[in-house]
Amino acid sequence: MQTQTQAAGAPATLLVSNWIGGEERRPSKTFERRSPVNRDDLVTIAPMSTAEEVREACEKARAAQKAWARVPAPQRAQVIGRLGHLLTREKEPLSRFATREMGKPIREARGSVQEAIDTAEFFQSEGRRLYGQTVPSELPHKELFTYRRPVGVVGVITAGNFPVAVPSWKIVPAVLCGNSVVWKPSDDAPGTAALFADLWRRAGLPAGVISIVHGAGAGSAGQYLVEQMDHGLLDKISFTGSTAVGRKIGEVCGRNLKRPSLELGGKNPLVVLADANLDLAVDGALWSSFGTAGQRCTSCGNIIADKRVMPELTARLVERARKLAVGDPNDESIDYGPFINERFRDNWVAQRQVGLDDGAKLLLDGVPITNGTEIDKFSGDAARGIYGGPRIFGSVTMSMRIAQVECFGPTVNLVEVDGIDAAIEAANGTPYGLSSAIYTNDAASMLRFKEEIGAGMSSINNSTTGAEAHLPFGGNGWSGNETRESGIWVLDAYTRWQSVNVDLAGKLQLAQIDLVDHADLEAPDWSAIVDGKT
Ligand code: UN1
Repeated sequence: MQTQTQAAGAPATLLVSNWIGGEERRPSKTFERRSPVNRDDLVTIAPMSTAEEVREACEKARAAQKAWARVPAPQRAQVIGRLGHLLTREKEPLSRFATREMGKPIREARGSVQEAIDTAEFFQSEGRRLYGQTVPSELPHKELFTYRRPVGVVGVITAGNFPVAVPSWKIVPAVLCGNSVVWKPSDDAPGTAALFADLWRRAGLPAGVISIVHGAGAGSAGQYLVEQMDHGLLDKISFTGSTAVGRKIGEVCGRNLKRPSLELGGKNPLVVLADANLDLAVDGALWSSFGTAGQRCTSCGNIIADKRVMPELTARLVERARKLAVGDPNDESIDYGPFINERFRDNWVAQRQVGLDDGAKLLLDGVPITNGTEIDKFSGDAARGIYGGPRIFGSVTMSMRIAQVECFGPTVNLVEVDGIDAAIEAANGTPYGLSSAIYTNDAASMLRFKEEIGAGMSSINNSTTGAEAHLPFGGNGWSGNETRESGIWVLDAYTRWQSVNVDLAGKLQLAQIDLVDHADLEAPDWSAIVDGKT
């Protein structure tokens, strides 16, 4: 990694290389990543990998994996422990760089680096467990055991909204379990990925256990990496991103009889019942919907409220949203910062018209913030940053397109229902099933929601976002293929179970056949049936 100084006063540009088999590769072709806070700020120049480079990374990963799997798990975990220490030491500069490169508020950038630290701490100690089982045999002098074995070479493809946390959810357990990784980071955060990779190198990870291949746009490194599955060079793909891309990856893995981990989109419901604490519900709804400018897979898309509280909830939400502080994400007091890229902004711009065409009512008209259209509490550079004001749609029904399709921007829908049955039906009324939340003080309603919601994750009296790093994370339906990340549950994604029989009887024993029958139950006389006599 090198840096290049820009014009006087401007921050330096990071020049990033691919990292293949432990070597830095100078790129022949590159792409630029500019800050969404200021499009004049050239943050990173990164390689456009060739198909050959991606293939080579996978081949080198295969060789490295064999040696790495032989390192005892507690020793592999020491590398993870050192990574955790380095992340803790570099938390502030890494968070600041992530904020500059992809625009998330500094407070949240620190939180997402902390999520990676939590992950490293968890898996450092997991290296001393990785438990298998001892299982009783049905035969004497015989023992049965189970072992977790690594799957091999894992292709990892990640999104830009959590550029340290989400890669760590995949790479940390994959490496701990004895796999090697070829990682294609998001083109929205290639510099953050390179800094994260540098910490792995400094933590003492052997060459080739992680390789990084950068690229931008369709038909580039990400696609080349997925193609390696058909060439037999990958054993698994772990992907966080859109449902459309996840489906394609699932198809490629399926025809190769491999299990991918797919963490896809969400249209997450937040239910407010008539008995809810409205102060709490308003805080939770605002944060779930507009935190990170709505650019989390766990962001709230539909606020589903009982008709008894809808008028007051609406009034309070609109009032509070109007006053949100939008702007420079380096400002500690900001509510949300810019869009991560123009594509997300353009989708969100288009969503406004879709809502209006469907008959929804704009209660708060969020539009792009440019010079001259700044909202009340705006603190950014409207001419150079990619900003948008908060948008709230009212009179939304679940059949409208805006209630069904993920938007990934600062927008939320208000859906009115009558009672808990209708609330749960609406909450389950999209093809997605990632996260969900309910605000109520009634224990019976909490229980019903937990039992009947189709989402993989549910909060009671808290936000749809903010999953902790040691609980299973993942969704159902269009939100994923029901694999889970984090905690002990992710171990199943990066290991295969092996069963071992150890027979010390000194003679051939046959399972299911050489059984001693200790039963003295009186057997029924089936001879007539068996012999065919009546
Ligand atoms: C994502 O948006 O892909 O639960 C991950 C949360 C965060 C992770 C979000 N801990 O909101």
